[in-house]
Amino acid sequence: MSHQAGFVSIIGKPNAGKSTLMNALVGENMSIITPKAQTTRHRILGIVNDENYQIVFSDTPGVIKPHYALHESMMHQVDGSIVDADLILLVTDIYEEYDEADVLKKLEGSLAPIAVLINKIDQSDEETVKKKVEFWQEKLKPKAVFAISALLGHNIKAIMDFVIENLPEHPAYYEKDALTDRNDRFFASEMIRAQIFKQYKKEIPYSSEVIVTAFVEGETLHRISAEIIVERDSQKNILIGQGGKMLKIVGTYARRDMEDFFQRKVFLEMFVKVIPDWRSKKNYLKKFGYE
Ligand code: GDP
Ligand code: K
Ligand code: MG
Repeated sequence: MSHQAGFVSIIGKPNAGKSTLMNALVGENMSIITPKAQTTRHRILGIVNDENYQIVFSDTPGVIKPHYALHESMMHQVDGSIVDADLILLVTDIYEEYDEADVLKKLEGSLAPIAVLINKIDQSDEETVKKKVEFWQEKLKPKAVFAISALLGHNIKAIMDFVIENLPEHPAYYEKDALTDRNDRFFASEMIRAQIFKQYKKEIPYSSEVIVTAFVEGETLHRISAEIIVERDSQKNILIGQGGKMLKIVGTYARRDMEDFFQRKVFLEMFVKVIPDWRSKKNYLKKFGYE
């Protein structure tokens, strides 16, 4: 019997709703979502399996101009995802002007068919949506344009049908029960990072990295230790907060998310460490899992 499989890359500017879309498509909270740009730092695979097909979605960091070695790694992962793609889902939100060509330039070298997804239509009106659809049909001549709300799940089914229709004939790339290429340590660190993005302002989220240093699995309880890395002593103080108040909030919410995700009780301990300019240092980036 025939089998389809392929790589479907989710590409776009920061905050367009790429991670929200990925989670809606795979039906799992695989990618962390926050209102802040640059939340997603890695390419993350979300795999949808059926008897007759395997769809390998890639969530990716939003396209930006790199300022640090960290950003360079993030953009490298976007490029890799475009090279691998059998199909590209370009996510734009209804407000985006597309007066600059960063994202479109990245797509120029690719032969993969593109669908443009105009997201957040729940915040718009019919007339605006219609104009945007026409704009994209004219601008890119894509294979399809969908007006969607990733948040409300509007038109997700139509995207899935489109993806399956355009998936190449190919054997499965991953085990048919695989959901992702990432391990539990990665998801644990992401859940802490999500809380850092949600609880702090200004540069703290962008200067922080989270490393899970120990993960002891148990039948009823996981014991997880993590280091939060920041760039300066002043950031360490803000992160911890008076009498440890802020770090406690981060820990409480992150633990709750982990307990939901792992379906276990979680014991979480966290330590804050300063590594000056880690974002610009290739050796640390490599250690933290950025290629
Ligand atoms: P990414 O940076 O492209 O991965 O975007 P995220 O998925 O992290 O979403 C960025 C913000 O937009 C979050 O606050 C989401 O809740 C919000 N968002 C995503 N999709 C929608 C949508 O369809 N409608 C609305 N109103 N908000 C959305
Ligand atoms: K975001
Ligand atoms: Mg994201």
